[in-house]
Amino acid sequence: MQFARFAAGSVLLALLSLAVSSFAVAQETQIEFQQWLDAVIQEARERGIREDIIDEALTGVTPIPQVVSNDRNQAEFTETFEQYLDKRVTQWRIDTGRTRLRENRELLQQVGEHYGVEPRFIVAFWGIETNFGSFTGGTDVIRALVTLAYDPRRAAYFRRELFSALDILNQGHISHAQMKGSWAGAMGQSQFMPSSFLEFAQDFDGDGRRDIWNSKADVFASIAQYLKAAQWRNDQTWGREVKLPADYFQRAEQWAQEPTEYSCSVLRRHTIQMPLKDWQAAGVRRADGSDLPVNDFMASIVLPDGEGGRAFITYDNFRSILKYNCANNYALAVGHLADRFIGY
Ligand SMILES: [Ca+2]
Repeated sequence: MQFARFAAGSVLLALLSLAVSSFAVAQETQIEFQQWLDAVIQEARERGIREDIIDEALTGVTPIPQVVSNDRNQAEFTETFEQYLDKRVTQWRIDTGRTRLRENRELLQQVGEHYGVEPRFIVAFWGIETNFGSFTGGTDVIRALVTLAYDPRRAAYFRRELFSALDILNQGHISHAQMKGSWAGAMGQSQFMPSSFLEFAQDFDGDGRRDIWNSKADVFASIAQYLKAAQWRNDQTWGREVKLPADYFQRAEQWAQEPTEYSCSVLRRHTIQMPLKDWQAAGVRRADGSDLPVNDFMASIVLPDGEGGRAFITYDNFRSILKYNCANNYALAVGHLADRFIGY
């Protein structure tokens, strides 16, 4: 009895000291965060962010633990291309996209002509990024960026994005309460990071605000401007599925890329770019066996699932899609969805 009471007492003491020390750690972390935030606030003032914006967006803000764990646990990419495509280019997305193209025909035509981007591609991005604006993410973008800028993993990048987000608030495009996005800071119906917003977002409805959250005109125009800035060519599509000649893999060496610096690393998995007529001469054909189109486009071939899988010939526009998101599967999904809208 005596012993038990003694033991219980020391367990209690041990627990108490553990609680005190973890409280101390928590307190220290909180002080560190507060000092970091004070420095951010100071820099925001120096950059000319208004006091009312600082008060509303930064004062008292706390990190979101879930954002850090999401960032740490991004799944290794294990899906095959075919699995990826099945998930993104669904019948629902095809049907809904066709409906949205019809409903917004006039606006999309205006935007498409103004920026030189076919509407079906604008709607394909819109569909894949946010299910046509219906799923844009409900995270407070400033809070998400504060979290990722404080976390050491990619602090410098997210700190720049945080100041870009504050600039957007400062310019009055959206209120802090409405500035929602994904946990990683991609915003609105086009899922632009704040720096992309500052560079590419458009005010197509002319109300003085670039509103990629609520204005379809601004959303469509912003996607189109992003592609235009990425050298989109309105006289060509993204590419197509092809049939390779029987000796393709014996000759593949000659079409392999020299290792160089790529703007998007997945271009390493493409062949060199050659004129379409050279691919035709090499025996590459459309998937149905007919000749390749007669155009002077440069094209590279990619097999997203490797030798046993399907092969695609891709044009310069494919590289523009990769600038939106540097992943071959993503770009192929956008291209396929845009094709399905018009019945390919
Ligand atoms: Ca606007």
